[in-house]
Amino acid sequence: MTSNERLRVAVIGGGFMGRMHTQAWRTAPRFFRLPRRVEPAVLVGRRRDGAADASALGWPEYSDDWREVVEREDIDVVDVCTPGDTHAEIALAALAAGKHVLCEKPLANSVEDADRMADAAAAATGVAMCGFSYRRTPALALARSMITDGWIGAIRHVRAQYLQDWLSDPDAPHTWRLDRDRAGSGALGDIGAHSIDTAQWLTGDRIAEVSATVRTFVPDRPPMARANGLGGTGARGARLPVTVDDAVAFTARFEGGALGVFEATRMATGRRNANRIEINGSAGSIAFDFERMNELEYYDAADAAGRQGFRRIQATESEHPYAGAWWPAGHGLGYEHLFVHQVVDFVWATVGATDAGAPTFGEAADLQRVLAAVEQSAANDAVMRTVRRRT
Ligand code: SOE
Repeated sequence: MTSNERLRVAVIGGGFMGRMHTQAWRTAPRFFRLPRRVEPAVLVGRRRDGAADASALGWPEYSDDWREVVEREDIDVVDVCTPGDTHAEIALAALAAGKHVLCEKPLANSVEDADRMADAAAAATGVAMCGFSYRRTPALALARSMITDGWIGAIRHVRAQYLQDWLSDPDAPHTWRLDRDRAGSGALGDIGAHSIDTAQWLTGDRIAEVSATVRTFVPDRPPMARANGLGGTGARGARLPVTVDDAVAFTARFEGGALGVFEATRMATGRRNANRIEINGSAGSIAFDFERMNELEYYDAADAAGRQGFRRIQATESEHPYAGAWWPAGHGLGYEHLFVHQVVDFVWATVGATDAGAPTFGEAADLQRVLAAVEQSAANDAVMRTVRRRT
Protein backbone atom coordinates (compact mmCIF):
# COMPACT_ATOMS: atom_id res chain seq x y z
CA MET A 1 0.00 0.00 0.00
CA THR A 2 2.95 2.34 -0.04
CA SER A 3 4.00 4.57 -2.88
CA ASN A 4 6.45 7.34 -3.26
CA GLU A 5 3.81 9.55 -4.71
CA ARG A 6 3.87 13.12 -3.45
CA LEU A 7 1.19 14.61 -1.26
CA ARG A 8 1.38 18.37 -1.60
CA VAL A 9 -0.34 20.17 1.23
CA ALA A 10 -2.07 23.53 1.59
CA VAL A 11 -3.06 24.62 5.09
CA ILE A 12 -5.81 27.24 5.12
CA GLY A 13 -5.64 29.47 8.21
CA GLY A 14 -2.63 30.92 9.97
CA GLY A 15 -3.94 31.11 13.56
CA PHE A 16 -3.40 28.75 16.48
CA MET A 17 -4.67 25.70 14.59
CA GLY A 18 -2.94 26.62 11.32
CA ARG A 19 0.37 26.81 13.18
CA MET A 20 -0.33 23.55 15.00
CA HIS A 21 -1.15 21.74 11.74
CA THR A 22 1.94 23.25 10.11
CA GLN A 23 4.07 21.71 12.82
CA ALA A 24 2.29 18.37 12.36
CA TRP A 25 2.77 18.21 8.59
CA ARG A 26 6.45 18.98 8.98
CA THR A 27 7.07 16.55 11.82
CA ALA A 28 5.03 13.50 10.78
CA PRO A 29 7.40 12.33 8.00
CA ARG A 30 10.38 12.70 10.32
CA PHE A 31 9.10 10.26 12.94
CA PHE A 32 6.66 7.95 11.17
CA ARG A 33 6.82 5.69 8.16
CA LEU A 34 4.36 7.17 5.68
CA PRO A 35 3.04 5.73 2.43
CA ARG A 36 3.33 9.06 0.58
CA ARG A 37 5.96 11.76 0.40
CA VAL A 38 4.49 14.73 2.28
CA GLU A 39 5.36 18.17 0.93
CA PRO A 40 4.04 21.23 2.77
CA ALA A 41 3.43 23.55 -0.21
CA VAL A 42 1.48 26.66 0.73
CA LEU A 43 0.05 28.37 3.78
CA VAL A 44 -3.05 30.47 3.18
CA GLY A 45 -3.92 33.31 5.52
CA ARG A 46 -6.11 36.38 5.50
CA ARG A 47 -3.31 38.87 5.86
CA ARG A 48 -1.75 40.44 2.80
CA ASP A 49 1.60 40.63 4.58
CA GLY A 50 1.67 37.06 5.92
CA ALA A 51 4.57 35.80 3.79
CA ALA A 52 7.34 36.45 6.33
CA ASP A 53 5.48 34.64 9.12
CA ALA A 54 4.71 31.73 6.78
CA SER A 55 8.33 31.49 5.77
CA ALA A 56 9.41 31.53 9.44
CA LEU A 57 7.12 28.52 9.95
CA GLY A 58 8.92 26.78 7.08
CA TRP A 59 6.37 27.27 4.30
CA PRO A 60 7.89 27.71 0.83
CA GLU A 61 4.89 29.78 -0.27
CA TYR A 62 2.18 32.01 1.18
CA SER A 63 -1.13 33.10 -0.33
CA ASP A 64 -4.08 35.17 0.85
CA ASP A 65 -6.43 33.63 -1.73
CA TRP A 66 -7.75 30.19 -0.71
CA ARG A 67 -10.03 30.00 -3.76
CA GLU A 68 -7.10 30.08 -6.13
CA VAL A 69 -5.09 27.60 -4.01
CA VAL A 70 -7.78 24.89 -3.73
CA GLU A 71 -8.10 24.82 -7.54
CA ARG A 72 -4.39 24.36 -8.13
CA GLU A 73 -3.23 21.19 -9.90
CA ASP A 74 -0.13 21.01 -7.73
CA ILE A 75 -2.11 20.72 -4.46
CA ASP A 76 -3.33 17.32 -3.25
CA VAL A 77 -4.48 18.07 0.32
CA VAL A 78 -6.48 21.00 1.64
CA ASP A 79 -6.29 21.28 5.42
CA VAL A 80 -8.98 23.66 6.73
CA CYS A 81 -7.96 25.46 9.94
CA THR A 82 -10.22 28.51 9.71
CA PRO A 83 -13.17 29.53 11.96
CA GLY A 84 -16.29 27.38 11.54
CA ASP A 85 -18.25 29.79 9.34
CA THR A 86 -15.87 29.16 6.43
CA HIS A 87 -15.43 25.38 6.74
CA ALA A 88 -18.28 24.44 4.40
CA GLU A 89 -17.36 26.79 1.58
CA ILE A 90 -13.67 25.86 1.58
CA ALA A 91 -14.17 22.12 2.06
CA LEU A 92 -16.86 21.91 -0.62
CA ALA A 93 -14.65 23.74 -3.12
CA ALA A 94 -11.70 21.50 -2.26
CA LEU A 95 -13.72 18.28 -2.56
CA ALA A 96 -15.16 19.46 -5.89
CA ALA A 97 -11.58 20.06 -7.07
CA GLY A 98 -10.70 16.45 -6.21
CA LYS A 99 -8.56 17.18 -3.14
CA HIS A 100 -8.19 15.21 0.06
CA VAL A 101 -9.63 17.36 2.86
CA LEU A 102 -8.81 17.53 6.54
CA CYS A 103 -11.14 19.94 8.34
CA GLU A 104 -10.89 21.22 11.92
CA LYS A 105 -13.69 20.48 14.36
CA PRO A 106 -16.55 21.01 14.74
CA LEU A 107 -17.24 20.20 11.09
CA ALA A 108 -19.53 23.19 10.53
CA ASN A 109 -21.70 25.75 12.28
CA SER A 110 -24.99 24.03 11.43
CA VAL A 111 -26.38 20.58 10.69
CA GLU A 112 -27.35 21.79 7.20
CA ASP A 113 -23.78 22.76 6.32
CA ALA A 114 -22.38 19.62 7.93
CA ASP A 115 -24.76 17.51 5.84
CA ARG A 116 -23.79 19.30 2.64
CA MET A 117 -20.15 18.57 3.45
CA ALA A 118 -20.86 14.93 4.33
CA ASP A 119 -22.90 14.42 1.15
CA ALA A 120 -20.14 15.96 -0.98
CA ALA A 121 -17.54 13.82 0.80
CA ALA A 122 -19.53 10.64 0.17
CA ALA A 123 -19.55 11.41 -3.56
CA ALA A 124 -15.93 12.62 -3.73
CA THR A 125 -12.80 10.72 -4.66
CA GLY A 126 -10.62 12.17 -1.90
CA VAL A 127 -10.43 11.42 1.82
CA ALA A 128 -12.55 13.77 3.96
CA MET A 129 -11.71 13.65 7.64
CA CYS A 130 -12.66 15.90 10.55
CA GLY A 131 -9.87 16.79 12.98
CA PHE A 132 -10.90 15.50 16.37
CA SER A 133 -7.30 15.44 17.50
CA TYR A 134 -7.79 13.99 21.00
CA ARG A 135 -8.58 10.60 19.43
CA ARG A 136 -4.86 10.48 18.70
CA THR A 137 -3.76 10.70 22.34
CA PRO A 138 -1.89 7.43 23.06
CA ALA A 139 -3.61 6.99 26.46
CA LEU A 140 -7.07 7.48 24.94
CA ALA A 141 -6.32 5.20 21.98
CA LEU A 142 -5.18 2.61 24.53
CA ALA A 143 -8.43 3.13 26.47
CA ARG A 144 -10.39 2.53 23.31
CA SER A 145 -8.67 -0.74 22.55
CA MET A 146 -9.12 -1.87 26.16
CA ILE A 147 -12.83 -1.01 26.09
CA THR A 148 -13.28 -2.71 22.72
CA ASP A 149 -11.52 -5.80 24.04
CA GLY A 150 -13.91 -5.96 27.02
CA TRP A 151 -11.60 -4.85 29.84
CA ILE A 152 -14.30 -2.81 31.56
CA GLY A 153 -17.29 -4.90 30.54
CA ALA A 154 -20.69 -3.41 29.78
CA ILE A 155 -20.65 0.37 29.97
CA ARG A 156 -22.94 2.07 32.46
CA HIS A 157 -21.58 5.56 33.10
CA VAL A 158 -19.82 8.10 30.90
CA ARG A 159 -18.67 11.20 32.76
CA ALA A 160 -16.97 13.81 30.59
CA GLN A 161 -15.79 17.28 31.49
CA TYR A 162 -13.84 19.70 29.36
CA LEU A 163 -12.71 22.57 31.57
CA GLN A 164 -10.75 25.62 30.45
CA ASP A 165 -10.46 29.03 32.11
CA TRP A 166 -9.24 31.51 29.52
CA LEU A 167 -12.57 33.39 29.77
CA SER A 168 -12.72 33.47 33.59
CA ASP A 169 -11.66 37.10 33.67
CA PRO A 170 -14.70 39.19 32.56
CA ASP A 171 -12.26 41.52 30.81
CA ALA A 172 -10.54 38.80 28.80
CA PRO A 173 -10.80 40.09 25.23
CA HIS A 174 -13.41 39.18 22.67
CA THR A 175 -12.39 36.73 19.91
CA TRP A 176 -14.14 35.10 16.96
CA ARG A 177 -14.77 32.15 19.29
CA LEU A 178 -17.34 34.32 21.12
CA ASP A 179 -19.26 35.25 17.99
CA ARG A 180 -22.06 32.85 17.05
CA ASP A 181 -21.92 33.82 13.37
CA ARG A 182 -18.29 32.77 13.16
CA ALA A 183 -17.95 29.97 15.72
CA GLY A 184 -21.45 28.45 15.65
CA SER A 185 -21.52 27.98 19.41
CA GLY A 186 -19.25 28.57 22.40
CA ALA A 187 -17.80 26.08 24.85
CA LEU A 188 -20.23 23.54 23.40
CA GLY A 189 -18.80 23.37 19.87
CA ASP A 190 -15.26 24.39 20.75
CA ILE A 191 -14.51 21.88 23.50
CA GLY A 192 -17.75 20.04 24.35
CA ALA A 193 -17.59 18.62 20.82
CA HIS A 194 -14.31 16.93 21.76
CA SER A 195 -15.94 15.31 24.80
CA ILE A 196 -18.87 14.08 22.72
CA ASP A 197 -16.57 12.67 20.07
CA THR A 198 -14.29 11.02 22.62
CA ALA A 199 -17.22 9.52 24.51
CA GLN A 200 -18.89 8.10 21.40
CA TRP A 201 -15.61 6.83 19.98
CA LEU A 202 -14.43 5.20 23.23
CA THR A 203 -17.74 3.49 23.90
CA GLY A 204 -18.52 2.66 20.27
CA ASP A 205 -21.98 3.92 21.14
CA ARG A 206 -24.04 6.91 20.11
CA ILE A 207 -25.81 9.58 22.13
CA ALA A 208 -29.53 9.12 21.54
CA GLU A 209 -31.02 11.79 23.78
CA VAL A 210 -29.87 14.88 25.71
CA SER A 211 -31.16 17.28 28.33
CA ALA A 212 -29.13 20.48 28.55
CA THR A 213 -28.57 23.83 30.24
CA VAL A 214 -26.30 26.58 28.92
CA ARG A 215 -25.06 29.84 30.46
CA THR A 216 -23.38 32.98 29.21
CA PHE A 217 -21.93 34.53 32.36
CA VAL A 218 -20.26 37.53 30.70
CA PRO A 219 -22.49 39.11 28.02
CA ASP A 220 -19.87 41.45 26.52
CA ARG A 221 -16.11 41.78 26.39
CA PRO A 222 -13.51 44.34 25.29
CA PRO A 223 -12.18 44.02 21.75
CA MET A 224 -8.87 42.28 21.27
CA ALA A 225 -5.97 44.53 20.36
CA ARG A 226 -3.70 41.74 19.22
CA ALA A 227 -5.12 38.72 17.41
CA ASN A 228 -3.48 35.55 18.68
CA GLY A 229 -6.44 33.21 18.42
CA LEU A 230 -7.06 32.67 22.12
CA GLY A 231 -7.43 36.01 23.82
CA GLY A 232 -4.32 38.10 24.26
CA THR A 233 -3.74 41.39 25.99
CA GLY A 234 -4.07 45.09 25.48
CA ALA A 235 -7.84 45.21 24.88
CA ARG A 236 -9.27 48.70 24.22
CA GLY A 237 -12.52 50.24 22.94
CA ALA A 238 -16.27 49.59 23.22
CA ARG A 239 -17.25 46.17 24.54
CA LEU A 240 -18.52 43.63 22.03
CA PRO A 241 -21.45 41.26 22.62
CA VAL A 242 -20.80 37.61 23.45
CA THR A 243 -23.34 35.65 21.41
CA VAL A 244 -22.39 32.10 22.42
CA ASP A 245 -22.47 29.98 25.57
CA ASP A 246 -19.68 30.31 28.13
CA ALA A 247 -20.61 26.97 29.64
CA VAL A 248 -22.89 24.01 29.00
CA ALA A 249 -23.97 21.01 31.05
CA PHE A 250 -26.05 18.13 29.83
CA THR A 251 -27.10 14.62 30.62
CA ALA A 252 -27.25 12.02 27.88
CA ARG A 253 -28.70 8.62 27.21
CA PHE A 254 -26.65 6.43 24.90
CA GLU A 255 -28.35 4.08 22.43
CA GLY A 256 -26.84 1.13 24.30
CA GLY A 257 -28.37 2.36 27.58
CA ALA A 258 -25.36 4.02 29.23
CA LEU A 259 -25.93 7.25 31.15
CA GLY A 260 -23.76 10.25 30.28
CA VAL A 261 -23.02 13.46 32.18
CA PHE A 262 -21.19 16.16 30.22
CA GLU A 263 -19.85 19.58 31.14
CA ALA A 264 -17.91 22.05 29.00
CA THR A 265 -16.78 25.47 30.12
CA ARG A 266 -14.14 28.05 29.38
CA MET A 267 -14.69 29.67 32.79
CA ALA A 268 -13.51 26.94 35.19
CA THR A 269 -11.07 29.18 37.04
CA GLY A 270 -7.73 27.42 37.44
CA ARG A 271 -8.42 24.62 34.96
CA ARG A 272 -6.36 25.33 31.84
CA ASN A 273 -7.14 22.37 29.61
CA ALA A 274 -8.70 19.65 31.76
CA ASN A 275 -10.25 17.41 29.14
CA ARG A 276 -11.41 14.55 31.35
CA ILE A 277 -13.39 11.42 30.86
CA GLU A 278 -14.27 8.54 33.14
CA ILE A 279 -16.14 5.46 32.03
CA ASN A 280 -17.49 2.87 34.47
CA GLY A 281 -18.38 -0.58 33.25
CA SER A 282 -19.54 -3.83 34.81
CA ALA A 283 -15.97 -5.21 34.97
CA GLY A 284 -13.89 -2.08 35.55
CA SER A 285 -13.36 1.59 34.83
CA ILE A 286 -11.03 3.90 32.95
CA ALA A 287 -10.28 7.54 33.74
CA PHE A 288 -8.29 10.15 31.82
CA ASP A 289 -7.39 13.80 32.27
CA PHE A 290 -5.55 15.60 29.47
CA GLU A 291 -3.63 17.62 32.06
CA ARG A 292 -1.89 14.29 32.72
CA MET A 293 -2.13 13.16 29.13
CA ASN A 294 0.49 10.42 29.27
CA GLU A 295 -1.45 8.47 31.89
CA LEU A 296 -4.51 6.29 31.84
CA GLU A 297 -6.17 5.18 35.05
CA TYR A 298 -7.62 1.71 35.02
CA TYR A 299 -9.61 -0.14 37.66
CA ASP A 300 -10.12 -3.89 37.39
CA ALA A 301 -13.09 -5.16 39.39
CA ALA A 302 -11.57 -8.66 39.22
CA ASP A 303 -8.59 -7.70 41.41
CA ALA A 304 -8.52 -9.51 44.75
CA ALA A 305 -10.47 -8.01 47.63
CA GLY A 306 -8.21 -5.80 49.69
CA ARG A 307 -5.94 -5.26 46.67
CA GLN A 308 -8.32 -3.23 44.55
CA GLY A 309 -7.78 0.32 43.37
CA PHE A 310 -7.14 2.42 40.26
CA ARG A 311 -3.76 1.73 38.69
CA ARG A 312 -1.90 4.29 36.61
CA ILE A 313 -0.73 3.06 33.21
CA GLN A 314 1.89 5.30 31.62
CA ALA A 315 0.92 5.19 27.95
CA THR A 316 4.47 5.83 26.78
CA GLU A 317 5.63 2.28 26.03
CA SER A 318 6.32 1.04 22.54
CA GLU A 319 3.26 -1.26 22.89
CA HIS A 320 0.99 1.78 23.14
CA PRO A 321 -0.64 3.41 20.11
CA TYR A 322 1.66 5.92 18.36
CA ALA A 323 4.09 5.99 21.32
CA GLY A 324 6.71 3.68 19.80
CA ALA A 325 7.62 6.25 17.14
CA TRP A 326 8.81 8.72 19.74
CA TRP A 327 10.97 8.74 22.85
CA PRO A 328 12.03 5.96 25.22
CA ALA A 329 9.36 4.76 27.69
CA GLY A 330 8.36 7.30 30.31
CA HIS A 331 9.60 10.36 28.42
CA GLY A 332 6.13 11.56 27.50
CA LEU A 333 4.37 13.43 24.72
CA GLY A 334 2.50 16.77 24.52
CA TYR A 335 -0.46 18.44 22.80
CA GLU A 336 1.32 18.90 19.48
CA HIS A 337 1.89 15.16 19.10
CA LEU A 338 -1.85 14.52 18.67
CA PHE A 339 -1.79 16.60 15.52
CA VAL A 340 1.23 14.73 14.22
CA HIS A 341 -0.62 11.45 14.77
CA GLN A 342 -3.66 12.89 13.04
CA VAL A 343 -1.56 13.70 9.97
CA VAL A 344 -0.06 10.20 10.02
CA ASP A 345 -3.53 8.60 10.03
CA PHE A 346 -4.80 10.99 7.39
CA VAL A 347 -1.89 10.19 5.05
CA TRP A 348 -2.50 6.47 5.48
CA ALA A 349 -6.17 7.07 4.72
CA THR A 350 -5.19 8.55 1.35
CA VAL A 351 -3.89 5.11 0.35
CA GLY A 352 -6.99 3.36 1.66
CA ALA A 353 -5.91 2.26 5.16
CA THR A 354 -9.07 1.15 6.92
CA ASP A 355 -10.40 3.43 9.68
CA ALA A 356 -7.39 5.74 9.44
CA GLY A 357 -9.54 8.59 8.09
CA ALA A 358 -11.97 8.68 11.01
CA PRO A 359 -13.99 10.54 11.91
CA THR A 360 -15.29 10.96 8.39
CA PHE A 361 -17.39 13.96 7.44
CA GLY A 362 -20.44 11.67 7.79
CA GLU A 363 -19.58 10.81 11.40
CA ALA A 364 -18.78 14.45 12.14
CA ALA A 365 -22.14 15.51 10.67
CA ASP A 366 -23.78 13.03 13.01
CA LEU A 367 -21.94 14.65 15.92
CA GLN A 368 -23.20 18.02 14.70
CA ARG A 369 -26.70 16.70 15.37
CA VAL A 370 -25.77 16.10 19.00
CA LEU A 371 -24.53 19.70 19.27
CA ALA A 372 -27.79 20.93 17.73
CA ALA A 373 -29.87 18.74 20.06
CA VAL A 374 -28.00 20.14 23.08
CA GLU A 375 -28.72 23.71 21.96
CA GLN A 376 -32.38 22.92 21.25
CA SER A 377 -32.77 21.18 24.58
CA ALA A 378 -31.37 24.19 26.44
CA ALA A 379 -33.45 26.66 24.43
CA ASN A 380 -36.73 24.74 24.79
CA ASP A 381 -36.19 23.30 28.25
CA ALA A 382 -36.92 19.89 26.76
CA VAL A 383 -35.33 16.50 26.33
CA MET A 384 -34.16 16.23 22.71
CA ARG A 385 -33.64 13.09 20.66
CA THR A 386 -30.71 13.10 18.25
CA VAL A 387 -31.70 12.03 14.77
CA ARG A 388 -29.15 9.80 13.07
CA ARG A 389 -27.78 10.70 9.64
CA ARG A 390 -28.75 8.34 6.85
CA THR A 391 -25.16 7.40 5.88
C1 SOE B 1 -9.65 26.55 22.43
O1 SOE B 1 -10.65 26.47 23.36
C2 SOE B 1 -9.04 25.21 22.03
O2 SOE B 1 -7.93 25.53 21.26
C3 SOE B 1 -9.96 24.35 21.20
O3 SOE B 1 -10.44 25.03 20.06
C4 SOE B 1 -9.22 23.10 20.82
O4 SOE B 1 -10.03 22.28 20.03
C5 SOE B 1 -8.74 22.38 22.06
O5 SOE B 1 -7.92 21.33 21.69
C6 SOE B 1 -7.96 23.29 22.95
O6 SOE B 1 -8.65 24.48 23.17
